[in-house]
Amino acid sequence: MKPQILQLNPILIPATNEKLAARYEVHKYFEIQDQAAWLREHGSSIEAVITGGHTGVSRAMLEQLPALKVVAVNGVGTDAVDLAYCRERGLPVTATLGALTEDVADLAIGLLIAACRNLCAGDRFVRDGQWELHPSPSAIPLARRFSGMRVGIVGMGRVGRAVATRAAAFGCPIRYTDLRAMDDVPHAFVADLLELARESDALVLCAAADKAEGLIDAAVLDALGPHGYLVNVARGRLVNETDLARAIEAGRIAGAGLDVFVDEPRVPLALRQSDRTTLQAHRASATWETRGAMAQMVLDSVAQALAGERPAMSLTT
Ligand code: 8YV
Repeated sequence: MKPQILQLNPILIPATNEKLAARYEVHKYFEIQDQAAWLREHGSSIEAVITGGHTGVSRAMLEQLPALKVVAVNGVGTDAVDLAYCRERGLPVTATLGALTEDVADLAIGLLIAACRNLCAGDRFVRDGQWELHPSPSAIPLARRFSGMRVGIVGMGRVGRAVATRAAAFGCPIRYTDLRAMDDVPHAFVADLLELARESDALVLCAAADKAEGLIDAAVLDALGPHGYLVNVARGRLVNETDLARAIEAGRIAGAGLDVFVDEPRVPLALRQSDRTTLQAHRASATWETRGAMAQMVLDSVAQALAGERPAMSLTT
């Protein structure tokens, strides 16, 4: 009999789904009607969980999976998995380390340029026929230059560094904050987030969300100020979304480019209605190239764990 696998999120790479189906009995949790009953009945036979970074897996579910040999996260964020519990249990939790760095950084820069150059509002203006109705160049307010902007990076991990490389190519002076200064990073470290916000034209959030809930609040947004932009490609809950919505509505910051939100797929109305925001539906890693590489890492991690090996991408064992 094939090993039983529980898949919590769809994988969008057909070849991976074919390989999974050929090797394992794959149970698609997201298609199961009575999930609680299903878990009670089948939980004891599940040997691997595949999940998304944002979805993770609850401790309550893990406790119902006694035969589990691996949690393979199809993503880089593991904040939605109780790593301490998995460590105690000797359970490998794997992530797709390094696979999505470039795409997430690309989207961060894309969102920042889109926000400061009003790309989406401009697109709507042309698309809606407004240009013909208002042909004067004064119908559209002037935008803000991206090249040379002072960029503050919050979280100088793989993604933060890739954002820095890209921003540096646009002539942007870069500063960053993290839990500590890093010897191998050529940019100025600023320990205090408020100070970083005051010294930046744009703050780009690339930090893990584990211990940083609500890190970006009204005080940080006010320090960023009415000419400042916020970009978030990390996790929604790094930001106090109520504070952000108020700052956007009142023009206390110039704009925001957001790929992630506190309660996805729900996005506060104030953020959806504003011309100051450029929004994406958690798409930073959603290219064929990256999702293909991520899916391969997931396949490898599951295969290694079920073969009794320590998965190369394990963060907990
Ligand atoms: C992925 C993410 O889109 O890597 C992460 O932590 O949140 C995302 O980039 C998601 O995990 C896909 O399942």
